[in-house]
Amino acid sequence: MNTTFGERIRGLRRGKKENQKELASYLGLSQTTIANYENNSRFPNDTTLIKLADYFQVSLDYLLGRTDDSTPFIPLNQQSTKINEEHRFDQGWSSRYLEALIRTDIKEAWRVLVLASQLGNPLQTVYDKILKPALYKAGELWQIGKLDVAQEHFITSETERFIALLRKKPSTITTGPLVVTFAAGDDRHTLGIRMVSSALEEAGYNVMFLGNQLPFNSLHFILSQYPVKVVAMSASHPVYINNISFMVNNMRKNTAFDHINVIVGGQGFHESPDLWKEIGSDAYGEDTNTAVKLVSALLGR
Ligand code: B12
Repeated sequence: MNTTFGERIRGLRRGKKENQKELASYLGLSQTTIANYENNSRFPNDTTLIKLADYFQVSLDYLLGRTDDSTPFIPLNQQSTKINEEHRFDQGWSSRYLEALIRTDIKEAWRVLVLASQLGNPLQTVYDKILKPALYKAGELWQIGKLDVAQEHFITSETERFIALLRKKPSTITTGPLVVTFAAGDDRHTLGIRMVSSALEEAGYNVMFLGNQLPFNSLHFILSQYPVKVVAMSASHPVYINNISFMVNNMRKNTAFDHINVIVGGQGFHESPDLWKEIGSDAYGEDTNTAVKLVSALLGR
């Protein structure tokens, strides 16, 4: 663990893959001064110290070795929600997230997500524009043999952990309309529908996430016993759409469920834009952002 000021600066600089000259040029100092900082033979003045903290997006306490928490620190004057939208999101975050996990730098991967949130990006943006592209990329790398299945499993399990951490705190959950979510049939790809569930929860819905392999009898039980307003199902591949179609058909046979809306999504629908209509669902959404908009529109909220 880097605990002295010099060690912290060296560690942060190397984490950014920069040399002393690059850091010196940003600060308007000489390379020797940076080398002296890193050797603990010189110490910066207040202004430079704050510049360094801003540059590395860490707290002054972290720089000075008073805490090991390197969670991004955005000073109050930069936390404004008025930050121009185009400056709020960095296109490089998704690959930074994936690269961090490939080298098992869990802390750095989490930093990317916290930074995005602290700069005012909604949870949906974190899911749809950082995590989703990172996982799609991981899938591509796995397919061409550049990522081992073990690395893919690790990336998945860390992403599951982060989704859980990003979810709304139970104490702040509102009792909004009830939405039931699950992945169709044997589809083990549940991250997408978990993200949809979390985004809906964040938007004020009460969400019951039911995993996968749900028999129709169990869905029937839930719909009969709870005041469900929306059922949201996902399919990562067209092969699972039969199961969704089966669920919708059975639901539609029972007039007691007429008021319940059905929305669908996932990669199984990506290639066939009208499939959602053919199987009798009420709407299709391509990501968590659309999922929230669809549910709001269907429920007139
Ligand atoms: C992680 C992963 C796994 C994990 C899943 C773990 C888990 N808990 O989810 C495990 C290891 C289990 C797995 C297994 C398999 N996998 Co896999 N897997 C992936 C990977 C890398 C990421 C999946 C993911 O989470 N994506 C990110 C999420 C966020 O994206 P998403 O699901 O599209 O969700 C977004 C939207 O679609 C939308 N959305 C999703 N659901 C819903 C629902 C509603 C209602 C709405 C409105 C919106 C919505 O919002 C989400 C956020 O934006 C993908 C690569 C890829 N392209 O996705 C391969 C991939 C999907 N897997 C693939 C394969 C082949 C398999 C296996 C068959 C491998 C094998 N031989 O065993 C098995 C199948 C097992 C099974 N029965 O399902 C292939 C599928 C190829 C194909 N089209 O046939 C892919 C594409 C990899 C590849 N490039 O080849 N896999």
